[in-house]
Amino acid sequence: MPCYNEVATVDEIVSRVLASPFTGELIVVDDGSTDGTRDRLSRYDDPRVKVFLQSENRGKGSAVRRGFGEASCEFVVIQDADLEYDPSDWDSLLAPLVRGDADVVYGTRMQEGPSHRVPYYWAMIYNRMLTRLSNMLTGVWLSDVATCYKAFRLEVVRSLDLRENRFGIDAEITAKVAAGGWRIWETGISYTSRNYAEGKKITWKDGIAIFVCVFRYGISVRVRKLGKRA
Ligand SMILES: Nc1nc2c(ncn2[C@@H]2O[C@H](COP(=O)(O)OP(=O)(O)OP(=O)(O)O)[C@@H](O)[C@H]2O)c(=O)[nH]1
Ligand SMILES: [Mg+2]
Repeated sequence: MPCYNEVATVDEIVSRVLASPFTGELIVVDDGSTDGTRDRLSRYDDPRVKVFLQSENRGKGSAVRRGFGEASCEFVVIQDADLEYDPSDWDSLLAPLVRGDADVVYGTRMQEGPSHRVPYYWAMIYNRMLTRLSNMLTGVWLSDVATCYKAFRLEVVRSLDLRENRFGIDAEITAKVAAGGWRIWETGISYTSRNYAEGKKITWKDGIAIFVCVFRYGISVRVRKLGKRA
């Protein structure tokens, strides 16, 4: 669980995660929070909760990489510390891994259930554009590259060798999973989007940085595939 200035939601999301029958351990990486989140994190006494504090804010990718390095359970799920993604979806998210059919499962916001909170138009359009570009370059047909809900077998997590510190981590993970030839599944998840007044932090600058990463990591997959064929 990458966590940065989420004092309004961290207690609730931690209790939802701990209530899940799938939770063997919860690794929270606090990414230099200054809003009181750290104080909340120091209060949890469930032995499954392991908290790691980064001395300064480095970005979601940096927190995810640290969490991956600490993970020890058979399956690993990225869980944001806001309430946009709900652990009650883990049942369907983990099912292809548990069955042994998948190495990686993406929870897609493009195949939702009968009702959902309406997100920002441009955020979703931009996500679709990034996803399409990523698909063209990596050669795998995903519907939601930027989803937080990505579940992995531990072996996959350990193989990825990730470098990105910020939101480009989603593009990097996708390109490296595609390059690794891992079996990828998608499953529909719920998505309760938040707005800027409720703490939404991602900005158009992040959008541009993500675009650069989709392009950069996607191109490297394409070049590698062409090299193998030559
Ligand atoms: N924005 C941001 N989030 C971070 C950072 N480091 C860790 N995180 C955590 O990464 C997760 C994703 O961040 P969010 O700001 O929710 O990003 P998002 O879901 O793509 O976008 P919004 O929720 O719409 O802002 C959250 O759990 C954050 O607390 C950081 O430097 N910036
Ligand atoms: Mg969020």
